[in-house]
Parts: sequence; C-alpha cells; structure tokens
Amino acid sequence: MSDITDSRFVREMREITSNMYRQGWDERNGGNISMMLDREEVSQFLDPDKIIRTIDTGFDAAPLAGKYFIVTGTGKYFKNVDRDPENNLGVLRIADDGKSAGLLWGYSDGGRPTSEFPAHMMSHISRLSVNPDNRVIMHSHPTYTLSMNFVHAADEREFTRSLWRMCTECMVVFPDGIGVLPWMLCGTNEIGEATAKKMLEYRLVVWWMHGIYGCGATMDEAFGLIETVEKAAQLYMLTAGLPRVNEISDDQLKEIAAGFGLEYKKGFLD
Ligand code: 2HA
Ligand code: ZN
Repeated sequence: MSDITDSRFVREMREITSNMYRQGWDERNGGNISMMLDREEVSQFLDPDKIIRTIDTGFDAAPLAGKYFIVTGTGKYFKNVDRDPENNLGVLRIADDGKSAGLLWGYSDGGRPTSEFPAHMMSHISRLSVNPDNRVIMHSHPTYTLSMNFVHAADEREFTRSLWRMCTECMVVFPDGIGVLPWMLCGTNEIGEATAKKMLEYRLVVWWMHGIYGCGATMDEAFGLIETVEKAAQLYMLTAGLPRVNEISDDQLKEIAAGFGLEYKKGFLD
C-alpha cells in the first residue's frame, strides 16, 4: 500500500493549512477543515474497514453513515500540519448509527477531531443536500473579515452588499451572498445546527466576531470563497474612515450579474 502522507488528500490538507497559516488567518489552533473522501481513494492507502479507535460524535451524524472524512485535530496548530500530518490530522469513517466515528489513521497522540466537528458534519449534510459534489467545509479567522465585524452592522444583506461593492469580482464569486450568525458560543451542537441551517442557503457563513465558514467541491473552491471575502474586507477596512469618493453602484452590480449570467441573492440589490 502507498504511503498516505503522499496521498492527494493529505497533501492538500498540508498545503492549505500552511497557506492559511501564512496568511495570518489561523493563529495558534484557530481554524479547522474537513474533506469528504471516497472509499476507493482511502483504500489505496488504508484498509477502509480497520478502525483503530472509536470516537463519540455527540450528535446524530447518521445522514453521513459510512462516509469518510479527513479532519484537522482539536487543539492542533495549522502551522504544524505539514511537518507532522499523522498527529495533526485524522481520517474517520462515520459509524452506521451516526453516534460515533471510527478512526482509521491519524491523531497519533490520542487526539480527537476539531471542537467544531458538529458544525462541520452538520454543514456537510446541508451542503450535500444542495450540491452532491460538495466535499470541503473550511473554517478560519481571516483578519480583515473579523475586523469588519467590529465596525459594520451584523446584517447579511448589508454585509454582503458592502463586500460586493469593494471588488468587481465579488459579485461573480459569491452572487449567493454571505450568511451571518450572531455571536454564539463555539464548539457546541447549537452553533453547528445554526451554521448548517445557514449552509442550506449560503456557501459562506460568518460567525460574527469569530470567523468564517466556506465550502465547495474542492479545497480551491472553499479557499477561494474565503479569500475573496477577505480581500474585499481588506479593501473595506483600508478605506474605512476615509472619504468615499467612488463606489461600485447597485446598477453596476446588476450589470455584472447580467453580464456573467449570475443569479444573485434575491432581495440583496432590490
Ligand atoms: O479550532 O477555530 O472555532 C479552533 C477554532 C474554534
Ligand atoms: Zn474558530
């Protein structure tokens, strides 16, 4: 069997966590990522039925029974994933009753999946119901997006519009807008349920004064969504407090939508 540290999925986790750390978005143990894997791909590197340890989920993950995920570990630092993937990552299979997950590889010091495992798994359930190709859920603490949370109304329509107006590309990348959750205690099933509910409608969800969730079929897609929000938030913050003499107008945003044939979030421009 081939070495799992060379697999496509471990390599992608190593690369993206290093990149996100270098952006300054994932200080200490901040941020977490989960990616759904195919049994066939896992089988090239592991016996897909050999469970080395069972971990309680603490919620009902039955809609994901039998599905495989690679997930960052709780308390682990993104900056260390590349150097020691086997300690900082885990490959899990959700048990048939959804109450536990079998560990197939990783968390080698006895660790567990991210404290945001409920938000991740519940969000996978939501996104798969909207887009069967979804594979990735990504959480991060991007600096300017968070900065904006302290000076901008916590309103999904207004927050989305402010970001759309900062870069022409924003409307193209996230015409479906950004969901906003008010500040809530993290690491709980409650915030997981609230996030998953938003994820039925949005591919991006901001946890106000905490961070952001993005999703997609690939790591690039999830990262690209968050990266584009963060770029717009950076432009917003760099120009906040200065006189605004130019702005992309609602009519120009509608022109972008028409030009690219985009279905933008109903009611956000009208
Ligand atoms: O894993 O980011 O939301 C650390 C966090 C919690
Ligand atoms: Zn967080």
